[in-house]
Amino acid sequence: MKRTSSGRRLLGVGLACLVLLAAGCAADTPQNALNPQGPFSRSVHDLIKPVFLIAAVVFVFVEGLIVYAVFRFRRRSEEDRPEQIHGSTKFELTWTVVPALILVVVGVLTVSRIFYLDRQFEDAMQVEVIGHQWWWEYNYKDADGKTVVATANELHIPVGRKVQLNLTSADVIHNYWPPKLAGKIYAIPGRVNHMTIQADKPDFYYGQCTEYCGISHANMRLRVVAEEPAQFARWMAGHSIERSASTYPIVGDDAATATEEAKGYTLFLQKGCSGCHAVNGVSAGATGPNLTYFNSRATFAGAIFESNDDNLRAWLRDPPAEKPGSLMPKLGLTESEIGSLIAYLRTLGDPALRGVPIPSGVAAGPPQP
Ligand code: HEC
Ligand SMILES: [Cu+2]
Repeated sequence: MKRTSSGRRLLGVGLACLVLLAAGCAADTPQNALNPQGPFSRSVHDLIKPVFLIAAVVFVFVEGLIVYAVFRFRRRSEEDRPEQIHGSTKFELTWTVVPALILVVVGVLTVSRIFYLDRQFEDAMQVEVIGHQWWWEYNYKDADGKTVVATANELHIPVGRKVQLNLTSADVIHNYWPPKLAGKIYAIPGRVNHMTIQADKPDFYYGQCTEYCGISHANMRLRVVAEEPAQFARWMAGHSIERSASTYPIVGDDAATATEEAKGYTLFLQKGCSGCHAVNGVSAGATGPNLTYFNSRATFAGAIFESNDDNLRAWLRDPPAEKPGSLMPKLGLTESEIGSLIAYLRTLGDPALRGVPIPSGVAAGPPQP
């Protein structure tokens, strides 16, 4: 009886260990901090190695002493009593001084790396990042600090160039983490934190908010699109804040003959969309993402949905059903209104600017669910 129960326990522990071990076997995953793809994430990774090594040595040493003590000094009979001693100055000094020295080494390595990562570079491109429940706003700045491109959720950057993110929040505390490109940094209301990122090669890099920020925290992802400089320049030019989106005649009694785009445009102005969303030259709403170049983005709503008509239709039908807690309310639109709105949204931006053609030999990013 006793034998089976301890055998089972051993089996349980063995299986648990196996699961833990197997969890480490995933081939490269999209948010793998141990696969840095830029100088700043590499710098963090370079710190992980010595600190992990030191921790591993300490672990093996301490566990080794415990196992040794368990066997060497186990109680051998009822009468067995440990030798009564009153401390050992030699041992106590050792186990105070040695850990202190180890911590000093780890501390020096860590603090110097923090200072390195905190530097601000004159030549870095400047992007303001504002966390919102539950999406990211990006404003690209020129040398005078004026916004030249305003977009959301998908951050485009040129490869090989330093990009300084100046992060803040419009509501609660968020945390920005694109693991292959950089460490984490807080986005805090009323405060601006800095982080520099840089990508080695064109690719999609994934990340997410890593500070619990409400019900859809897990749906607050982000996507960095690193492109060759020429392609990035095309993207910038195609997102100018100066250019106004097309407008259409307002549809009234002529609904039977009006185009879908014109009907969608009219609904956009009449159903409250324009009060929450900016479209350059059309509206200035600031509660939700700027939609001027909506169709240039491959994903929407915190980069969790691929921007196809099915997903967009479901979104416009009932946003909180698609993304719990969504601050875009259900607006009670009819199916034909939704169709017209989608036709209008598709006129905003250029799908050719959605992302990098992946160079041969480089694995494509995984599809977003
Ligand atoms: C009360 C404000 C509000 C109204 C009204 C509103 N929206 Fe939104 N909308 C939002 C917010 C907030 C988000 C971001 C939701 C998220 O990602 O969590 C959003 C997201 C979106 C997105 C996804 C944008 C992206 O790139 O992620 C689209 C498209 C959109 N809204 C279209 C519309 C249309 C069309 C209407 C009118 C029928 C509308 N919205 C009305 C607040 C609003
Ligand atoms: Cu968040």
